[in-house]
Order: sequence, then C-alpha cells, then structure tokens
Amino acid sequence: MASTLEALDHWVTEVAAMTRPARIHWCDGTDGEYRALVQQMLESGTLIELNQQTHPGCYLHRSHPSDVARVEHLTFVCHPDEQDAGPNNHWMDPAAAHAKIDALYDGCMEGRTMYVVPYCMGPIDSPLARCGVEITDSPYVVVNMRIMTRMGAAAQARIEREGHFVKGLHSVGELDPERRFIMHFPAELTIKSYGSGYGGNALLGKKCHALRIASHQARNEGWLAEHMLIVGIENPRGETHYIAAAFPSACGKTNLAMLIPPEGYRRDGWKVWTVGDDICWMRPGADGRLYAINPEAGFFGVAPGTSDETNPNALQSVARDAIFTNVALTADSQPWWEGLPGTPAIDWQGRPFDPAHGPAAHPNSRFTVAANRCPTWSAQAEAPQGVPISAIVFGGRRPSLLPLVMEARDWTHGVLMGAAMGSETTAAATGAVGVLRRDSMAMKPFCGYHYGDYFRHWLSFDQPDAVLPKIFHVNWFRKDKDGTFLWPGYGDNLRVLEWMIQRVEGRIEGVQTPIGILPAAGELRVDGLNLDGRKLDVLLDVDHVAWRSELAAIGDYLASFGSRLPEALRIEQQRVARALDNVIEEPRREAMAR
Ligand code: OXD
Ligand code: MN
Repeated sequence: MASTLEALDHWVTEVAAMTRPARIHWCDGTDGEYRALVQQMLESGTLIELNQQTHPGCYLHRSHPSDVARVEHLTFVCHPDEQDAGPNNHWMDPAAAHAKIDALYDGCMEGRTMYVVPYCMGPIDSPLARCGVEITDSPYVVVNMRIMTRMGAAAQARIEREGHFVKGLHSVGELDPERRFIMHFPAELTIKSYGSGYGGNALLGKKCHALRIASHQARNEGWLAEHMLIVGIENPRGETHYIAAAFPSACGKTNLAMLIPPEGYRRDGWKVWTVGDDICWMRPGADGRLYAINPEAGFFGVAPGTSDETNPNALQSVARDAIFTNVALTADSQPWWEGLPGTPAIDWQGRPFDPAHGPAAHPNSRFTVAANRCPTWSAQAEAPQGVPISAIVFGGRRPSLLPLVMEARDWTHGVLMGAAMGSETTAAATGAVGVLRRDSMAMKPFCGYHYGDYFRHWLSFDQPDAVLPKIFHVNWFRKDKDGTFLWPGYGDNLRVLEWMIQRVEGRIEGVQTPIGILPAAGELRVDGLNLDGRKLDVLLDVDHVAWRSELAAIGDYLASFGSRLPEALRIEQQRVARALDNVIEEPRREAMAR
C-alpha cells in the first residue's frame, strides 16, 4: 500500500490497470523530488535551461503549438441531468463521457511514469481548504502542481485523515487536438483530462478542481468558489481592507493583485498586499462577514505585457525559480516577451525570431512561480481562517458604455452587475480574440453548474445576520474616440480602490444614477495624474439611452437561463430598466408640461 487510505490505493490501482504505466511514482513534494524531475526534463528536452546568471532556477517549456490555451469547446460538465449543467456549459451524459475518455486512457501510459500527486488547495491547516489527488503522466504537470498547490506528503496526510479527496486523472496522450477532452463529473468529485499539457487543462487543481468542481461543492455547502484575485489595501493609518475582484482571463487580475501605489499614495503610506491573483474561496464567518482564502500557492500568470512599468512585483517574483511556458528567448537565453526591453532572438516555437511569424512570445505564454516570491505577498495569505472581504469588484474589457467605476445599491443589484458582466475575449482560451461576450462573474468557462442556480446561490448570501461586502463594477478599458485607453490603469487603479474603500467606510456620498452610485465631483483622487477633465467626464459618463439598450440586452441574456433564473434577478433588471426609462422620459414630460 502506498497510502493508508484504501480508497486512494484502490483508485490508483484501477487507473494503473487501465493506463498501464511502466512505473508509478507517489510524489512527496520535496525539493529533492522537484530537482530530480527538472533534471530528467532537461535531459529529455521537455525543459530548457535559461540563463542561470540572470535567472537562477528558471526553465523554459515549449508546448505543442496546438496546445497553448484552455479549450472551452472540449470542456464538459457531466451532471447526470443535462439541465443541471445549464446553457453555460457543454454537457455529456456521465456514462457516455466516461466511456469516451476511458477508451482514450486505455494503455496510454505504456512506457511512461505515472505520477500520483496529492495536493491541498488552500493553507494546509485551513478548514476552508480542500484536497485532491491528480494522477498524471506529465512531469511538467508535476513540477507546476508543486508550485501552484501545497503538494506532497502533508496533503496526503490530510487526505488520509479526512478520508475523501477530488480525483483527477490526466494524460497528455498524443497531444492531438482531435483526441482531447477535459471532463468533469461534479457528483463524483472526479475530473478526467486527456490530450493537453496546457495549464488550465492539465494542472487539475486549478480551473478543474478549484473552480468547476469547487463551485458545485460550494453551492451544496454554502460557500463561493470564484474566479477572483484577493488584494489587501493598507491605508496610512495601518488599516487593511481586503478586496476580491473578478475579471475574465487575461484582463489584469495579476496586475491588480500586485499593484504598486502611485507616487503620492506611496509617500502618504499606502501599501498593497497580495493574497491571490486568480481564485478565491469565500465563506461567511461567525461575525457574518465573508472570509476568503486563495486556494493556490503560486501564480500561473500571463507573461506578455508584464514589465517594470505594468507590474514590477511580478517581474521580481519570476527573477528566480520560475518555469516559463512559450515565451521567447534573447540571444543570451533570458526569457523575453512583448512589453520587455531588449530584443528576442528565438521565438516561442524555437525558431529564429521573424516578425513575419507573429509575436515572439505566444500571447498566452505564462510564468509559474511560488506566490511567496512576490515582494508584496501578504502575511495573511496563509491565515487558516482567511481574510475578511470588504468589497467585491466585477469588471471586464468594455471599450465603451461601462463607466470607470460604479457601486451597486445593494447585494441583489450587485449580483445583477456580476451576472451582466461582459468582456472582450482574450488569448487565454482558443477561439476569436476581441469579441464581446457575456461572462457572468468572470465564471463563464468555470462555473460547474447551471448559471441560473449559480445566481440563486449568490443571492442566498443576503441573510439578515450577514455583513456583506459592498459590490462594485469597474472598467479600466474604456476607449476614447481615437481608440486609445482613457484611464492609465495599473498602479493608478488604486485611486478607484480608494474611492471604494471610502464608500465602504461611509466617508463619501457618491452620486446616485439609475445604473448605480458613481463618484461625485472631486471624490476620485486624481492628483499627480495627467488626466484632463474631459477624459474623466467620459470615464464617468452615463449614456442613458445606450444603457437602456444594454439593459434590454441583459434582459435577453438573463431570459436565456429560463425557469432557473431567480425571479429576484429579473425584477432587479426591470427596476434598473425602469429607472433609466424615467430619466429618459423626464425631459419629455417636462417639455410637455411647459
Ligand atoms: C487562467 C485563465 O489561466 O483564466 O487563469 O485562463
Ligand atoms: Mn484565471
């Protein structure tokens, strides 16, 4: 027995009988094991050593060129009843899905090592944490899981104590896009992934477990598993507010989680503390507030665009002991991507760089690094009870209409704001880039059940004894007529977070509008910012007529969830639509009265 837990041993034996590996390796998570796997991958060419003078302990992995992003069209959520998956997921009957993918697993690990990877999502001693075991034939997955989760003996000990775990089976197979599936069986707490080595498809603790399976568990158990960063904002008085923020993939969660305050703020003593950059698990505490943990232990960040100007903390984090995937190389083997100074010599596919082939680094190239490498890593990030959340923020890439910031008038309105979220698609998933799509709570690719039930679950937190965070919506991406961004973003986003905190503390009033509460004149601190008043006016403009059309589109979108849409959300959409009608009608009524 390699585990004292019979269920675990039994499952490993069963998988080995199906996949027929040459060897089985139970991962202990030690440094020695990590080093040995790296060495083995250097020898096989799976990893390439980077310049060890400039980037000690850093390596490059080049994935198969057809395996560079999440594959939403091949990702299935297999509830016994199709209705439970909702229109937001691809569904397959569980028995049919098992049969389909098990046929692919048959003998797929012949000649390979099968790694058994016990892991814990969340601080190892946290009651909010959950454990899983990933079986994989990819050593690249094992070393990434070691960085991204609490992996190894301690996780195995917790699993043996608790007696249950999420089962994740992964094989890179032949890396053939025609033989690729990412399947979830929420009722069985099981994941099966075949044919991809890419992070979101293969590091099963991340999207598959911590979002799709966990969102289902969270619904049953009264908590929330969300696609959110967690950041602590410390004011000059030394008080810290924690903010959880949901943005779709590749919309700047890592940057916001690590932001450097603008000069004036730094002088005044503002500090920013990083708790998480991608996933947040939240649960009501005894005092009625929501407490959050980051279930991950590392960052799997988008490299392009990360620079000393945009995110110096991320750049410092990856200066050592990082694994890069699909970035370019300089002539002296330093990692390179668009946004960094210097010039690339070799592109992400290992060819001499030629701009005619497109960008040097793949637009979804990534770095994997331990979270505690981040200079702003929060001392509270390991707190077993989590951090109390003061504000929840939703946001997306919207070139027009959505103001820089608005606050929901109450929880139900905030849930509507989250449900209505839209964003332009990015390179984090295969498919067209730059197309506007609704992405409720940034969970479209990750919600493991029917969105209508998910909205109802969100609404259910509004209990008499709850002390809920305020909910806001932001848009850093609004563009001017000439197509340039109106808001500088990055560190200056702290100005918007400060406005939120002031609202949370009841220090400022804001202005009421039909779509929410916006900053009143003078409330948003813009000193030291070269932003002309016209731009600020556009950023905070509410075009009532255009918003009326947006509300109609939101109504149509909500209606697509049929009878599972909570009535309260439909009523809320109608309330906002009516408030807009009243504003639009008012001048007409006044004119008629004259
Ligand atoms: C990610 C994603 O990798 O959202 O975090 O795609
Ligand atoms: Mn993500």
